[in-house]
Amino acid sequence: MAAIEVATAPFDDQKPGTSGLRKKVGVFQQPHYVENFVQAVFDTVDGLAGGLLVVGGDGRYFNERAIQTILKMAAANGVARVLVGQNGLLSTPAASCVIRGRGAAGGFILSASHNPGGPDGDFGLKFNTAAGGPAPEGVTGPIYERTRTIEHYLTVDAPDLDLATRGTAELDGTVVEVVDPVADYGGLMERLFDFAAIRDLFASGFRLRYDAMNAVTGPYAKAILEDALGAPAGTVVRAEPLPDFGGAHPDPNLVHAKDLFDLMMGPDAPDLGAASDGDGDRNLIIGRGRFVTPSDSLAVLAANAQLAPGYAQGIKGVARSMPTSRAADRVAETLGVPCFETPTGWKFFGNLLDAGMATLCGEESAGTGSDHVREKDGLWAVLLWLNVLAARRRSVDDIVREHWRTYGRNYYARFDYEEVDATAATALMDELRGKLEHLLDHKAGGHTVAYADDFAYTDPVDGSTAAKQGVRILFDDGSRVVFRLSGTGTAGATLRVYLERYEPDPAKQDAEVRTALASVIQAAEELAGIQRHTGRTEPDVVT
Ligand code: VG1
Ligand code: CO
Repeated sequence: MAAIEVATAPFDDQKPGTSGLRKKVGVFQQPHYVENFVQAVFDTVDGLAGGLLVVGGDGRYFNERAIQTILKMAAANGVARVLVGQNGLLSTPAASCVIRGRGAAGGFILSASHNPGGPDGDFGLKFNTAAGGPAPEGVTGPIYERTRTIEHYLTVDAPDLDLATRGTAELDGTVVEVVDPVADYGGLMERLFDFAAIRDLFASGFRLRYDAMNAVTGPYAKAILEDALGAPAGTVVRAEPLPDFGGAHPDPNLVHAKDLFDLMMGPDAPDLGAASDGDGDRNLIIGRGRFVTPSDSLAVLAANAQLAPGYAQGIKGVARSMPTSRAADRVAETLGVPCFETPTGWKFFGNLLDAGMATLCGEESAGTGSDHVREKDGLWAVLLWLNVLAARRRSVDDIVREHWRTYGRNYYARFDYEEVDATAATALMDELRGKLEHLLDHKAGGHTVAYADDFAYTDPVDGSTAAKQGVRILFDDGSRVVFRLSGTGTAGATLRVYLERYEPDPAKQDAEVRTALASVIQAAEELAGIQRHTGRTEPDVVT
């Protein structure tokens, strides 16, 4: 068997977005599409030839097909050894854990995260570097450039490998090892958290409902929560990863995890409800009668992290994406540690974590994580909450309200306008950008603009920059509205409007969120003309 060179021609749409390449399955099924991207990675990333590569995905439709392609190309490109999760599975945080823990030169993660799967759904492919995180712009830039000039790729003519059985096989001199997708990750969780205390919590009758949404975290949650921590059988629901997620949308938000939300608001609510997304990096946390916004969750976890053994020494800093509410900033201030504000997307946290400048990170989009891996981590967030609850023995609602009394409450919501006409969405953003400098002292929704810009970021570690990361408008009362276009959508454009209002007075912290935000919502409409540009009067999804 020897490597064969296959002639190909460039596609013009292989620019990695917020989380790698994310497209409809049909796009990836085009002949040479996956191959071109993968070869571009082999051509531009050092250390893969002769090194260790990790491959795994969330099990969605086309997962195994793409993995077989990658394995053959890895062999043809001289990779020494490939670790692949059994049945092609690796959650995104587990892939990061394996890349770091085993000293890999990098890894391919196959997922479109929380987007629907199946033949008509979405697929995704991204490359993570040796640090375990999504490749930064300095790596994705050359990959993309390579896809624009590619003329051939390398593969081997070999039968597909058996991914269902653990063990080692050889492919043209490359060793391919099919590994337990949970083992390395489970071990890491056991080192970070007080498993004995959490076991006691479950033994005391504490009830959890964990919704794996027919996606990748099922096997992880069953092994860790039920087998290792003693949560009753049946705690994990929709636990089997299915190629089409059972027709469901594996996005753990209040729309797609409505059953869980309704349960948690009802009379039979367990103590904690949690869910994760397609690839296991997002988390939803709901206490009995209390939904915890991801921004609040980050703040509460930052304030309580030292209760878990892995963070007992305290945290070095917090980082949040720009649109995430500023609740965590107040905790960082109290702890006397820095709080960094980064552009949307986990890749921007990597340098801060590597440099030991931040320990916890979070995004408003249900992403929370720490320096234990270089991806956000859904099950990790659930375990940290469990550790906090085991140590404090108080309800989620109690803990959150006490947090607000101490730090104030950041009322927060994100409005998503999906599948908006791309031209209209761009026009809205361009118009806003065009008038930023004239907005100072301008009144909208009864608020006065105190500051407005198009967020630009300079990485404090390597000095790299990212411009045009979203329009943020701050009002003189501490309220804020942020506008940006999604980088992960696969149909039309998605406009995201992030709304925030700070309420320090404990007597005023119990309002309904939309009521509390009414004037900020009004300000957003006045400033951006959402209806005028998009024709929409209501967002499609509110989170
Ligand atoms: C969205 C979220 C962002 C997140 C990204 C990837 O991006 O807003 O916070 O990092 O998805 O999440 P956008 O560009 O559509 O707003 V996931 O769970 O891919 O991995
Ligand atoms: Co995800």
